[in-house]
Amino acid sequence: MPKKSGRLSGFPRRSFDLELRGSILKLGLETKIMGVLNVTPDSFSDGGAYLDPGRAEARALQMEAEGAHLIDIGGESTRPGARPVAAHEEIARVRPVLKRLAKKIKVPLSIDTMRSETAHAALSEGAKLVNDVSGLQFDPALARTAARHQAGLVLMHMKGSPQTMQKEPSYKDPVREIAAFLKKAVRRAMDAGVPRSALMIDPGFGFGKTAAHNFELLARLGEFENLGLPVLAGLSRKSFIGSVIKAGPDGRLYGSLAAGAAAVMRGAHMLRVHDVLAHAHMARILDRTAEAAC
Ligand code: HH2
Repeated sequence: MPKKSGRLSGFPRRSFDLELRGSILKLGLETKIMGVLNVTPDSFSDGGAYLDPGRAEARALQMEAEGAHLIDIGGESTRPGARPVAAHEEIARVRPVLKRLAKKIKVPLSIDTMRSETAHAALSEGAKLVNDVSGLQFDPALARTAARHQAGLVLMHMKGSPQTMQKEPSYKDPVREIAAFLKKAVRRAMDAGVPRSALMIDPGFGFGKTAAHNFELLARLGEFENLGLPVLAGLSRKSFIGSVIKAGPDGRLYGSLAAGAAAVMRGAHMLRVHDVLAHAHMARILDRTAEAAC
């Protein structure tokens, strides 16, 4: 439940205790950094780099050392037009990495999947959070799987599927429509037995949105506070940043930092990022500034 006393002056961010399988992740005072680990051949910015489980393990440990509070492991790219993979293929990619990390890493592991089978496999290897980019649209059984394991659950907005989402997406009011979608997803998750204290919401930057929609979402991110849940933002290296900077994914770090800072200053509790050290430094300075403003 939100605590009134945790409100920060200068930064409109409430405090939450996020429940992750019996442990608590405190959200609000410190911006949390979720490091991205894509165990895929085709992710938009780091595809193929961590398919080898040894390399994936080393990368996760490096991100932990750089200040990541969680590591989000994905076995399927969700970039526009990506080829969907079968659950067995997705599991075969992520399971060896989860097994290697189980005893070595201290920060919680999250599984980035839309499939209950993959979520179950990952949670059985010790993952604590399920990150569903489909907001329970793809596999309705996913919420029950998260509930059974008492796992955390991220509900993200996506318009359509990765195959269709960038085909002329349109909204009358993106923030209102996305908030309504997330509200319904929260209700579905709770009906399946996931407690509110285990949920986070994410507006889904880049998932069925034009560059203009993404900038409007970023500018109005503070409006999601009305949903009364912690907010995760995944802005890192996304193409709407490239549309301004005119650079490919590897040239979007400074743009990503600016977008991340804008999100934190509008109430984001957690940033999902590829470049952990840079974002951790940025967030520490913003958090320290917020503290001084109290
Ligand atoms: N973005 C991506 C994947 N998962 N999860 C959440 N909650 N929010 C996001 O914005 C988000 C996400 C896409 O980024 P990436 O994993 O780097 O690429 P790909 O889907 O190509 O693997």
